[in-house]
Amino acid sequence: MTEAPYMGDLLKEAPKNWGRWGDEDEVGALNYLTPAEVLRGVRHVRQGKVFTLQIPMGHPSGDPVWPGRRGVEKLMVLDEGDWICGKGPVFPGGLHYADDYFTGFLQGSTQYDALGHVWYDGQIYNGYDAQTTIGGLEKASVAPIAQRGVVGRGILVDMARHRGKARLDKGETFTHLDLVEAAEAQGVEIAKRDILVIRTGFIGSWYETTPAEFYDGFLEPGLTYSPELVEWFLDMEIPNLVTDTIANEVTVDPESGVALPLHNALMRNLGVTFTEICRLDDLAADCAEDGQWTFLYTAAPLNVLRGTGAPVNPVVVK
Ligand code: UVW
Repeated sequence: MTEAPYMGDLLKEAPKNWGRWGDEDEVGALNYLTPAEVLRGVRHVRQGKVFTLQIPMGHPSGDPVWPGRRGVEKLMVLDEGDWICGKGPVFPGGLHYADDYFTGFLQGSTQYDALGHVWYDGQIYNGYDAQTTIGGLEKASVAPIAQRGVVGRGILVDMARHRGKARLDKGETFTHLDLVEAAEAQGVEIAKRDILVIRTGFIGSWYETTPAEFYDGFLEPGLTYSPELVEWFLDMEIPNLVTDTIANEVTVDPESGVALPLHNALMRNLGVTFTEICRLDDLAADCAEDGQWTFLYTAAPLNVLRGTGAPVNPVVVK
């Protein structure tokens, strides 16, 4: 096997949006989501149907996460058991209540990545020094995304359904041209500044298999890197890439052997925000039934100061 090239060499000629929205910018391509874009999204609310896209946190069979991370661990701190044992706090009037506590990776559920989440050559999005990540992201953390919010026209492209499968295979790839073709087959067109929501069926498979099988030879399906694909994202001014996989792209690019090159080519260089680990099966089934693949997409991750990412429960309205 030949050695994978260094990320910086692979992306030497790759375009960047650094400085496009000013030297202090921390939200990147979300700047494309102007008030006019919000209203374009609102015009796609036609039936009053609502879908939420977060996977459950603390599922009995565990939560699907990037290898090495853990899902949340949730503990009860106070419940009726405390009063049964005579240890519950006493309040005037006899108030009883339940409290709980959870701990886990900020990227251990459906989540927004901060734009400063990945880098190479010692620089994160917008040219900030990678040393600003030390001890917490001083620049391009998830907080500015949380404080801004994400609202626009979303479009679902169901790659699994397009390929006649319940879910794409491990390591199965597709390109921007495949997305355009799949959208066309759905009877819709991906428009400039659309929030791109792609279904592979992969996260749904977590709930139908064992963790051992899910992680065996871990290689998610997804978009694969090419200079043409990056140009397409740039030209289409895509603000946000949303998928039902853990990392939004094929885990290792089959051509170069590089792991997660789109994280750098799209997120670090173009400022495209990534929303990962979404639950898209119900939304996709509904879109296939009523033929409406476009909608208002709204989301705001938790406002975690200096966070590398944060959980989110995006809401889609059709
Ligand atoms: C990594 O970048 C490793 O993971 P993700 O973007 O999926 O959180």
